[in-house]
Amino acid sequence: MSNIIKNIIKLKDEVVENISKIKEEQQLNNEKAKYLGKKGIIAEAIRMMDTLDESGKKELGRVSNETKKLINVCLENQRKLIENEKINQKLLKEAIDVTLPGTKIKTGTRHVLRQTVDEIVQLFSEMGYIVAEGPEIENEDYNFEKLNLPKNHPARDMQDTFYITEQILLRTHTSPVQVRTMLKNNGNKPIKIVCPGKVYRRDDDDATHSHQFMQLEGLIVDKKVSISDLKGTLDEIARKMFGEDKKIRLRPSYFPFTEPSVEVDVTCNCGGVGCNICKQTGWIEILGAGMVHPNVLTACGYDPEVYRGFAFGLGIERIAMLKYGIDDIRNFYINDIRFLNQFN
Ligand code: FA5
Repeated sequence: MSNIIKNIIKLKDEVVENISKIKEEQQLNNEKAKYLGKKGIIAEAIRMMDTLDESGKKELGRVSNETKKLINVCLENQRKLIENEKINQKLLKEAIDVTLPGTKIKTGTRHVLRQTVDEIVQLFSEMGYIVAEGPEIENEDYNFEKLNLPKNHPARDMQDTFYITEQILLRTHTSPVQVRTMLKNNGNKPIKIVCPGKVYRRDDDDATHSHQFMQLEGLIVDKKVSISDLKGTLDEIARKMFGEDKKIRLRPSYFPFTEPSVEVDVTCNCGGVGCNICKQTGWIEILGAGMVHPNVLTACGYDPEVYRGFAFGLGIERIAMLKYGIDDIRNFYINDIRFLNQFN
């Protein structure tokens, strides 16, 4: 048997071991080129075929083909082994220990003002009120004129206004929702609504005043509504909100859109002795209210000879301050997480 053929047979024994030791894909490619490439060992042997007799040529062809097949199988198997090893290493590295405690996800909480609004709305819902809404950017007609506050009326100064144009403004109170609701009801349906929302005034910020704050408007319009209904409603709400500990008082007041008008005060958290928050009076004003003025009913399409109504506007921040013993309204707006977390 010629040496060329012997060498190829020897190669068969050698490649199995050689290839099984390879750990890198690149090395496999090199090895493939070494045996099977154009200038590889087998090609080299084939090129020397002419030096063999007929039976030698046949034998060389057979042995070369067998060897080529064997090399390909070995390369393929080793390639798979390397790949599997890579995957196993990756899995080991990225393994997740499901018994480890998870990362705690910090959850937010409803803002204390939102909680207060929700609680008050719930109280009114139980009394049959439904929630109405209106825009914060309002027109002057609904914010003032239809509420019996014509231009140049001195009472407009009671609510210093952020104007956007001469007619468009940031609503100074939630009372324009009264107007919107009455106009929508075409002057012939009873109304029983509450409307919570933000309002804006050019007030100087201090412990009890903010240039942006929240109100909750209430409005009842029906054929038989009296001031005793208003008083009964306010007493009931104050009792439910503050319990029996706090005292409330109704003071005669003035609003152009109600007649008569009252303001309601609640005893301050100082217990009535006087402090900076209540400006030494012992009382904190929480709302304005009154019987809907006949001019307002008329402007909004209701006949004041047939319909009567009462309305009120609560200051949400003041109520939250009293409820939770907060001594400065600005705490609601500075977003100090330590303050907010207390209401989680
Ligand atoms: C009004 O806004 C009337 N629209 C309320 C009303 C409605 C009266 C319906 C009659 C009928 P007043 O300006 O007083 O009223 O505000 C009502 C409440 O909002 C006050 O009692 C107070 O609790 C709160 N409030 C007023 N100004 C501020 C302010 N700058 N910061 C925080 N709360 C305020």
